[in-house]
Amino acid sequence: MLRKKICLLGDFSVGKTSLIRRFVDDRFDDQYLSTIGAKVSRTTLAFASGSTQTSLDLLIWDMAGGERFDAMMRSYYGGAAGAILVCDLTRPETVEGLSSYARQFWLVNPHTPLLVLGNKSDLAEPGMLTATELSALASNIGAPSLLVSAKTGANVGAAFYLIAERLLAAPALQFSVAKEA
Ligand code: G3D
Ligand code: MG
Repeated sequence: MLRKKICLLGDFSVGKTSLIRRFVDDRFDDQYLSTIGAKVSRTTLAFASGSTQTSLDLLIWDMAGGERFDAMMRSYYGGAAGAILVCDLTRPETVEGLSSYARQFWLVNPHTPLLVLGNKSDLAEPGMLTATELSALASNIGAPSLLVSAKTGANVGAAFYLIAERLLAAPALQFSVAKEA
C-alpha cells in the first residue's frame, strides 16, 4: 500500500489538532489539552477510479505544541509528501505566517503539494477572514484553499481527500545522479 506523510502547519491554537481528531476519530473535543512534541495519526483513505481501487495510508503529523520552536519544526518536515497550512478565520494575524511556513516546508520538500485551510468557519465574528481573502493568499503560495470547521466537521473530509488526491497526482521526485563513464 502507498504510504505518505503530511504535516499540519500553522500558528498555535488555529485548530490543527482538532482537525486531525475530527477527521481521524470523527469527534471534536473541547477539553483537548495542548501537549508538547509531535503526534502522528494514521488513517487509510480509499479511492476508486473506474474499477480500480487505490488506498493510501496517510501519516498525519501534528506540531503538537512545538509551533514556536522553528528549529524543532524543521525536523518534523523530513520525508513529507505535502502539507496542510491552517489559519484561524477569526484571527487574521494567523494568516500572515502561512507563506513562511510554506517557504520553510518547501526548503525541505521542494514543490510538494500544499493546501490552505481557514478553520473555525462555524463562528460568526466581525472582521473574520472571508473565503475570497483566503483564496487570494493561497494563490500567492500556489495552493488551493477551503473554509473548514473542526467543530461541525464542515469540509474536513473534503480537505483531507483533496490533499490526498494531490499527493497521488504529484509525480514522484526524480533524483537523477549523473553516472561516471
Ligand atoms: P492547535 O492544535 O492548532 O494548537 P487546537 O489548535 O486544535 O488545539 O484548537 C485550539 C482551540 O480552538 C481549542 O479551543 C479548540 O476547541 C478550538 N477550535 C478548533 N477548531 C475549531 C472550530 O472549527 N471551531 C471552533 N469554534 N473552535 C475550534 P480551546 O478553548 O480548548 O483552546
Ligand atoms: Mg495542537
